[in-house]
Amino acid sequence: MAGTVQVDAVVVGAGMSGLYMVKRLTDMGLDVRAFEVGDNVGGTWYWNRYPGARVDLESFDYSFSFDDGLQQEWNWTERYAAQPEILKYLNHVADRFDLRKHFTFETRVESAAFDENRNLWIIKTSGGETVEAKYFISGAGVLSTPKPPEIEGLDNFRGKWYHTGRWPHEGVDFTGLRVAQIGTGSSGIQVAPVVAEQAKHLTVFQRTPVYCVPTDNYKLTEEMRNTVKAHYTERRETSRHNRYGVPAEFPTIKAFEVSEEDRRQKYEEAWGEKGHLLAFRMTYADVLADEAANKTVADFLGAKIREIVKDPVTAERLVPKTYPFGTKRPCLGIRFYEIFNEDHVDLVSLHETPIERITETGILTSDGTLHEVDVMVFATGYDALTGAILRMDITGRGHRKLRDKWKDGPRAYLGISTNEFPNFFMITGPLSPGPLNNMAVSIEQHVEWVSDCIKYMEKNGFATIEAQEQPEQEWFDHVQEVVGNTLYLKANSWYLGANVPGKPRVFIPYLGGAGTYRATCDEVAKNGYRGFTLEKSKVEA
Ligand code: NA7
Repeated sequence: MAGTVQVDAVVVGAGMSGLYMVKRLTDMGLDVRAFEVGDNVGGTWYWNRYPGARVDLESFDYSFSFDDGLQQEWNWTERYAAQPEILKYLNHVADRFDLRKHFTFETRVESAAFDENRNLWIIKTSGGETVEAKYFISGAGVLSTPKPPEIEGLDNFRGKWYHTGRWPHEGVDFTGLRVAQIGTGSSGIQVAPVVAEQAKHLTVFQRTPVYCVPTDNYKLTEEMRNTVKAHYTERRETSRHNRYGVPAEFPTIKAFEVSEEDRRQKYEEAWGEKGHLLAFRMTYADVLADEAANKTVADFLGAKIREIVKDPVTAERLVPKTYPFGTKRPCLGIRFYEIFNEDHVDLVSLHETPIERITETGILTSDGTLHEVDVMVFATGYDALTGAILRMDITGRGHRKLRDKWKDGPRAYLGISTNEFPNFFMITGPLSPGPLNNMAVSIEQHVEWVSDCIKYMEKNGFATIEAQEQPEQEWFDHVQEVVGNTLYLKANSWYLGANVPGKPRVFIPYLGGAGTYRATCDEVAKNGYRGFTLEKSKVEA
């Protein structure tokens, strides 16, 4: 076909997944084209430039482990790196391994259709290009499609508004302005204190309160870095087999097997210097499985909020009461609760006074108050886990649309690949541990599994690999069974698609633990890709 380019593989996205995927495939000698909507590499860290954006796991762990030279030469400056530093790191990775040349930037993959006669994916881009490839791999990200603020009247607002996931590159100066912030998830709790520092007035509109643990961030010294670098191999290995992808042992002791005093001490440590995103989830084995155990954490955190926030009414509004701790993603913040002690910061509980609509000058709540503002910040989250994949028009065998197949929720064997869509792989796809784990570890595991699979196919002359229907259904059932043994279904979280109106309510990430999941994937591969059908070409050349 005139004007059509043929390559071995097309990769979507220039975030951590896309960068490493391209590296692995080109190292194997494959011809790869990669597409990215942004004008540069970085993925999440390219888009999420809002002030205060910061990783909530230690920088040492939220980084690639695949190349020792890379991890030895890179010097993280902060315990929890801020967005500019992570973006710089990902640019360094792109340059160090000369990956940029494989990417076409400012270009979206609009559609991908599998041609059954030729066993090829036909990929069309927003740049008008058509590319044919044997393999089609999505590294489009799990939290990369911002959820539009579905609030009536936004078009009428005369001031400017911003979404944290699409922050202007030139930044925003809030000095002297009255600001409304909607949303108090991970992004909201990070951006609010920075906006509060600049703004004349900040009103935070909170729908569901979060559990926010303070960040014990500090500058890293040469000595600290050298200590980690000297033991990086063991640190990485522990992370790979840990439940959450961090260098720690998952506890076996349950909350009520120790005294109240011991529990309290452990929680103080998790709140303090040992605090990180997963710290409280890793205090006791049953925190996310047993309501009474969970309540000990929730009570501890509630007491901390009441201690910090001076106004008792505001404090009460900030204490989560409607879901167990950890079943919505907990947050790591810097001075989040403290800002509510400042005179120019207010909290509006949308449970008490929901938003009626946005007007030309502000936000009207159900009690008749018009909160007049100059600027609005939407920290309202994402169409998580499936949004970026389904945004592409993907058509498999028999003209089957992925959007139709997933209308009642995603189905994907191991969260990697889906029946009727041969040679299509998803990096940290739905039904894999993905964002319940350290994403850097999840991404490396998937990229390595997928590239090893492709290597196996090429070596053995296979034309297609396709997840079988029954193992795919069994995997889905297993994912749901595992979550059924936890408290996770008691929250309206984005893990369940509950934040997007109309999205099917299905628990999407796999909760069985990242270490166990890795072992399952490895075992499947070792057994000749059990649960997948591999076929030699049906078409004679
Ligand atoms: P999240 O965690 O989905 O948080 C979004 C917040 O916005 C949350 O407080 C929502 O309340 C709130 N929200 C969403 N829609 C509305 C509307 N329509 N009205 C009022 N409030 C709303 O997104 P983040 O960007 O903070 O974090 C996403 C992930 O990125 C994070 O977990 C990290 O992995 C990185 P709700 O809780 O739904 O009631």
